[in-house]
Amino acid sequence: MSAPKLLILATGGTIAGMAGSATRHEYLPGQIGIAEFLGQAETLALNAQMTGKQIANIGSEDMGPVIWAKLHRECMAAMTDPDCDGVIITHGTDTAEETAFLLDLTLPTSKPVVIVGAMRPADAVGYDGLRNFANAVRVACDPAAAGRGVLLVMSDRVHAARDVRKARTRGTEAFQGFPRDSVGLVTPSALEWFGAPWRSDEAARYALTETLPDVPILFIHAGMTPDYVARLLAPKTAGMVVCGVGEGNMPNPVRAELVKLAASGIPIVRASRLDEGLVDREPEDDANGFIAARALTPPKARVLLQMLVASGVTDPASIQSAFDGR
Ligand code: DAS
Repeated sequence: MSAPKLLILATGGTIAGMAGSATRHEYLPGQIGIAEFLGQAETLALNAQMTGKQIANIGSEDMGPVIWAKLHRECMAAMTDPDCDGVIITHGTDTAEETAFLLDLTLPTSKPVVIVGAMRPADAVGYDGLRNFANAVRVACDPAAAGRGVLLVMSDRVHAARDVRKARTRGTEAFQGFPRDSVGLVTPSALEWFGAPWRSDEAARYALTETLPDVPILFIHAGMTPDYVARLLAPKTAGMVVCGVGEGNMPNPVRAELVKLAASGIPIVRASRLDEGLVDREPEDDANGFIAARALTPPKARVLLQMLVASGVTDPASIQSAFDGR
């Protein structure tokens, strides 16, 4: 049997970064091109036929709608290409979870799509990029990786896009999942799934548009005054995510401003600034017209709200059921 065919889409990040010294802390992301990266990966003799495409070469703090649209187009084409069995996206770790979740919401689940990064640049001692990439290849080559949505592979773990977040600024064990920690374990020689695919043959949930609705995140802190709400508002603001204290809480005067916004038709989603921030509905949400983010982090709640508003879904009950789903 011939080796699986993979499309590798490169966007930059630390996995393609260089420090100019094996021990220096400072480095530049997005220095190595896809041809050079795949040349290094070739030395691993992985059982896959790989074609690379350079989509961008940036630090992922600069990731956004234009590059998301390019990635989405490439992945959609790969879904129907008989010469492609799966897609790997190399990505900076800072916003990998947002790209993963956005693609998770906007792609069918018929072929594996795997995002991978590194915490150490390519010329650092202990570079983790090639190991993470070898693991990503193993995942993307496994037909059982389909039907799980977009996956993120880091430090020998496979995470589902909806659950995963970067939780540490340093060290190779930088990612964690909530409420599911991970959905599988992987090494270059073995892959173990924790259960069967849960989204087999699912169509894309939302269409992706290049311009996304304006949805700011309001970060709540002690001593916050209600004028912060107006400071975030722009004429085109189409929704707001509250990065609340505790279980999506906010000072009463701030809440009063947000109730007015909700009444004017701007959806307000309550999320939490905590690491494991499950936010369930509270009785007042009905009267306030608010939506509870459930286990989604504020950046991911923002992505989902953007997809909903862009598809014309703006009533709180329908938005709530999208947040309640998996
Ligand atoms: N340089 C940062 C980024 O591109 C960090 C990284 O990739 O790990 O997200």
